[in-house]
Amino acid sequence: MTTLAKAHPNIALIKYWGKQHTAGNIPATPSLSITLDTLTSTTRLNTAAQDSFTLNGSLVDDPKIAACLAILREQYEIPPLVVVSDNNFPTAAGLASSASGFAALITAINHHCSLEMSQAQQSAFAREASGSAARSIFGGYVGLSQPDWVAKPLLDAELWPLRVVIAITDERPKSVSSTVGMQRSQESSPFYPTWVADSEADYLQAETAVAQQDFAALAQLAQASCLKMHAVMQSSQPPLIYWNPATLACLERIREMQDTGLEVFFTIAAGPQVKAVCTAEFEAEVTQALANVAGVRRTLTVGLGTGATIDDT
Ligand code: 2P0
Repeated sequence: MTTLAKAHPNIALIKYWGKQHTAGNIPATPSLSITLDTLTSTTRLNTAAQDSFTLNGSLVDDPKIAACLAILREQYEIPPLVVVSDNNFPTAAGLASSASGFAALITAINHHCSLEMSQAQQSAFAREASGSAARSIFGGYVGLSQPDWVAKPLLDAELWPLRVVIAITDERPKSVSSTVGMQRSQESSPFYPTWVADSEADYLQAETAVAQQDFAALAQLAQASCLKMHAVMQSSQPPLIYWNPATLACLERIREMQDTGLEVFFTIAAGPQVKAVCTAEFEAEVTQALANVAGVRRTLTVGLGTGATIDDT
């Protein structure tokens, strides 16, 4: 019998960059994200004679996937599995394919092996595989914070249906993984201690902004968190500069739109794509403006989506 699970990537508005040096892949900073719709990781599972992983049509030998299964097997009886996962969007280009991929994988295994884990337990296992994956277990607005470092839903997508315009400036996989980049920042950025020290206050203010559906407050907090994280990245040794000229041109275009009163703000993950979050009213204008920025290859406009699900059809 095949089990099929789906999960969507998420975008952190309050950024996760850095780890505590303890077991369990515990973040050094809390994060707040929005789960997207349309962009999807679809994962099929079958029981087999030995484990194998196929990602976007190619057999892969991914130590993070193997480690994820090993951690689950410390607690649960899980047979060898054939895992086939496909993303309908560019992998490893700052669009959080590890988030949706691991959220779908854990959800699929939970169902396939009748493990009966709660969503919180699934989120904890997803976090061990990839911090951002903890958040993709849930839909809408999601927080990942102390003390338990398990994601929790903060607000349903339908209650505040913001839109996200993704300006893709480079489709190639990023050269430095988040895990390696975080370690480098922790070891070498002079700004890293301040970044971590401020992160809880930033997160709590953003939680309030989401609860109050306060666009202006969330915009200010999200842009500040993004730029602080990139300041830490850029001040690491060797520097982690994920931006290209088109990334910066998009920021300039978004600032111009803000100056004319549009409800829009930017965020950028560990990659060169710019995500412009806006109200539905301004979606068409923001999409057209970013599509016309020099160096933008294409745009994707998406809404906010659900958490990871099993597809029974
Ligand atoms: C984000 N990031 O916007 C933030 C900021 C990266 C940039 O959540 O090391 O790739 O696997 O736990 O899951 C990175 O999360 O990191 C992240 P690992 P992961 O999405």
